[in-house]
Formats: sequence, C-alpha cells, structure tokens
Amino acid sequence: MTSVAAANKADWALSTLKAAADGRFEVESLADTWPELDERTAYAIQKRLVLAHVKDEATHISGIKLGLTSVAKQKQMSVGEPIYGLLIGSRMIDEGEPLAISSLIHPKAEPEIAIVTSRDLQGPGVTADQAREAIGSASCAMEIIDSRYKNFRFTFTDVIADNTSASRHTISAFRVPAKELDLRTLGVVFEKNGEVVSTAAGAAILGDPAEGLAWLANKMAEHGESIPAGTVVMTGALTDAISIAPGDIVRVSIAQLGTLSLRCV
Ligand code: OOG
Ligand code: MG
Repeated sequence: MTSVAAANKADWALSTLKAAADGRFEVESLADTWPELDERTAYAIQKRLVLAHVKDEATHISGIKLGLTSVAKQKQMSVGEPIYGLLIGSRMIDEGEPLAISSLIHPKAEPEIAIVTSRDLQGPGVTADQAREAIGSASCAMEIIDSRYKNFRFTFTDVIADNTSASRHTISAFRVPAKELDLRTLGVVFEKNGEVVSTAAGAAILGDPAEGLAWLANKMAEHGESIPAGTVVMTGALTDAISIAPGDIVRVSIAQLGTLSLRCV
C-alpha cells in the first residue's frame, strides 16, 4: 500500500473508532478491511484518538494502562502479547460514584493493581529490578473496558488502535508504599453480587507487576517515549473480565491494598 493510502486508512480508522465511542455503537474489526495495519501505525492511531477525546472533553491524559498482561486475559481475548493504552482524566470514576451502564456499549469489569512511579523510566533495556525500584506505591483498582468492536472481536493491532478497549477506571485513594509490599504474592478476590467469580495473585501480571512496568518502559521507548516519575499505571487485569449490567455490584479485594466496590445503575 502506498503511504497516501495508509494515511487515508488511518484517518478512516480514527474517525470510525471515535464515532463508535461517542455514539456508543459497535464497529467491525479494522482488520476486515485493513489487514496490513501494523503495530506502529496502530499506536499512532491510538494517540490521535486519545488526543481527540481529550480535546472534546477538555481533559488530560492521566496515566497509562497495560492490557493483556495475564494469561487469563490473553486466553480470553486470543491475543498472546501485552499492549498499552492511555488513561483519560475525565473517565475516572470516584470511589462511591455509581457507573451508568447506559453510557457504555457492552462493558466488562476487570480487577487490577494500579501503581504510581517514583522515578523516571527510560527504555530500552529497563529490567524488572529497575522497574521495581521505580514503583512508589500501589492501590486496588478496577478497569471498565468497552471495546468498540462488535462482540469484543479484535486483532492485536485493532485493539491497540482502539486505545486497548479503555473506557472507565476507578482507583482506590488508599495507596500503600511499595517498599512494604511484595506485589507478586498479593492475593486477589473478585466478586460480583456477593459471589466470588475469580481469584488471583499479583504474579498473574507477567510473573510480577514490575515485569509489566519494565515491558511498558521498553515498549514506549520504541515510540520515543519514556515514563516520568509520578505516572499512574494500571498494570492489567489479574483475571478474566466479566460483563456488568444495571444492578450489579462488583468488588475487588487485594491483600494489604484493601477493597474497591462499584455499583452499576
Ligand atoms: C483489551 C484490554 C485488556 C487488560 O487489563 O487486560 C485490558 C480487551 O480485553 O478488550 O485492559
Ligand atoms: Mg484492563
């Protein structure tokens, strides 16, 4: 494909994904009409898409999210490699605030560990040990994903372009200094309407959430970007995502980090 044709396709992909998010409707996989979409172009579309939402909502990029960092999620979505996306400030749900399901397409909830970095991280070559040193604190978190693709059916590059299905996120204000924690061994209990739906440990994230942060620093370096100190990073779903509907209450409990509940209306 010539670069002009690729630029036109990128514009088309961007407007398709923006319209689907704004109008709350599903679209077909980009790969159906654009199988050659590559990773670099997909991350470039993601960045433009996020900046368009940020401009519309007069908000800011508030952090970074990892996706597909657990075996559970990689199997659920049939994509075997991690991805990253950007968090949008206006999409944060305050603790105790209900989530209106009607504002979304087909949302699912995921239990996550959120961290805040305490040092700059610049790849390539960042090791898990260096990343671990750069984790300042950790909190209990939940992401609400809402793929713009029909039935959450997407390819690796599709989901990158769609800002990794990011929709809403909620992070407990209770932050625990990382030096008091071994993130790998923190037990996780995920409940819906009072029933346990899944359990996990921090090590579900690539063996150690610090490995996830190192992966992120090295992947962002491929795009000429680094992670400044003070960045909020959602490290990815620890278990399968579950569908949520009005009336549901989902709850994540993580050892030492406490509990976070979300009521859907
Ligand atoms: C992609 C986003 C995955 C996670 O935490 O693994 C993600 C999807 O499953 O739609 O956010
Ligand atoms: Mg997630």
